[in-house]
Amino acid sequence: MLIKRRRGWEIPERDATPESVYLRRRDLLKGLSAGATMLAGGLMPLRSAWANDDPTADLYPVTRNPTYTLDDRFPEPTPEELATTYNNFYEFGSHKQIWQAAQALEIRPWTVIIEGYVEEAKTVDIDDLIRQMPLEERLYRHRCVEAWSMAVPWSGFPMKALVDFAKPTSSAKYVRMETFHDADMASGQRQFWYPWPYVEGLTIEEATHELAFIATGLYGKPMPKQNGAPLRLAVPWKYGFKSIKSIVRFAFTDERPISFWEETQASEYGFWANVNPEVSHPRWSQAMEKPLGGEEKIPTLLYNGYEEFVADLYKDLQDEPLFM
Ligand SMILES: Nc1nc2c(c(=O)[nH]1)N[C@H]1C(S)=C(S)[C@@H](COP(=O)(O)O)O[C@H]1N2
Ligand SMILES: [Mo]
Repeated sequence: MLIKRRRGWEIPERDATPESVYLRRRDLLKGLSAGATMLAGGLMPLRSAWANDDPTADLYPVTRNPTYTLDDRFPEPTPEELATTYNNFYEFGSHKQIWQAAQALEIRPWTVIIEGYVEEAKTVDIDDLIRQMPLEERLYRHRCVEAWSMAVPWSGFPMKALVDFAKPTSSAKYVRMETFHDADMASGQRQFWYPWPYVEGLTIEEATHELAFIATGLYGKPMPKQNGAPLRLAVPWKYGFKSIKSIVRFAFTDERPISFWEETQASEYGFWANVNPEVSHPRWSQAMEKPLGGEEKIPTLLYNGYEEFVADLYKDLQDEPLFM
């Protein structure tokens, strides 16, 4: 008997349902949860709904920066349907199918706090912030520590622009970033054994490196909630957990931040978390990865293929555990 094994990233409904029906069913679910809005709004594909109710929707799409390209291993971007329905966002559940639960995320009003070693601490409204940043699109690879990967067009701005806006003083050595904390909105945050809120950090050198990107959109539209609206980090040479979602706070510090995963399991997840196929996770190999939607595993590359860009950042740090 032929048994079709379902791979982790295959969405069962998609196997069985034509896309138009599938999209309408998703609208229906969304309409039901939002009340009686369907009567007024009719059936609109959910993908456009994400874009339409975002106050920055008029900004997208933005011009692609041609510097960042994909490679022969998987030359095409991941299909949007996969990248927006297979996610890690523990605030909404510790599994991959959180995209519906994440629609509970309220993304307005949204303020971003900038504090610590900066000339002047400030609180900025997300729309004011996004509208004054130099927006561009970048095709980036993304390698999750769990050995799946994707390649997506993020929209956003270089993190350096945010650091310049923050005006750190010379005491600032690290940037500590924090996700929202609201267990009423995000049911995953009721899992008290995790150290909420989600925290991540970079050195100032990493944060101002040209590859460090603050993403505000995806596939030419405002960021879907499940992918970390309204702004998230994208540091493609590091394991995916460094790319913190739905950020509310940037603190400039002189102390290395302890991240969510380091706090949870320091023997498995560290501060640097640079991708390296030769350094195994304690429980699995990192030599290969499975692109979302792909049939075959492909070899993982050092620094996720961004070695030429970032190797210099680490030349004087060879004693550090750079790859966990
Ligand atoms: N706040 C927050 N940020 C997060 C996570 C999370 O659970 N919470 N998961 C991380 C992990 S492990 C990965 S692989 C990426 C996944 O991003 P994606 O869902 O857009 O693919 O987000 C990262 N950022
Ligand atoms: Mo991940």
